[in-house]
Amino acid sequence: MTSASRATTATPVRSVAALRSGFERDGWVVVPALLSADECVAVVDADAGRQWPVVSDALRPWIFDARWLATLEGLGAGGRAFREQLVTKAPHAETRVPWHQDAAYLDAAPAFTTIFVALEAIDERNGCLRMQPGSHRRGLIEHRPCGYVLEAVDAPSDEGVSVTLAPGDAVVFGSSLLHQSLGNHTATRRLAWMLQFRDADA
Ligand SMILES: O=C(O)CCC(=O)C(=O)O
Repeated sequence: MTSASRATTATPVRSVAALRSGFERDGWVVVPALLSADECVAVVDADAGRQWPVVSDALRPWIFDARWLATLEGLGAGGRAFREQLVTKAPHAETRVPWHQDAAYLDAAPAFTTIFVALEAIDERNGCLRMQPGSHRRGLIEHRPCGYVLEAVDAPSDEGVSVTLAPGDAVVFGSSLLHQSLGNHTATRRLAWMLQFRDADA
């Protein structure tokens, strides 16, 4: 990322060391209030009418927001942005994403880090992420096709830890962490923004 980042009024991270040790131990960490509720609305507005793969002028400043880099630096993760996407689950949709490691999609690629920002409240009712703590230490495991996506062959029997997020909260996780999400059992959509980063020299 460049220094062309927008000015922000970021909520100060209370204990970077605590966030980093949680990230290293579990493979993910929740960073509260990375965006304000108003900023979440602004991101959704900026994304509206987007013509893939073109990034609109409205969205670009958000993609290069200084808070992503500051967060990644605090966690000891690389900050070269390479992909971002708003991800939604429609109301009453059984859009289950099976247990997987993101690294399985990019064989032999260097490890990367995802910042998953809730643009609306996300919990078990509307299909939050579920994580397997410590699974990032297993290395890349075998996956098989499951419809259009990949599923870990040795899928955990444990249901994992549900990550509940308020609008603007983010969960940051590495590409080797086993995670899944279940359906949206509410009458409203579930919306998040995923931004992905590598080491600067990767
Ligand atoms: O949006 C979701 O619920 C899951 C996204 C995910 O796990 C992924 O893209 O790797």
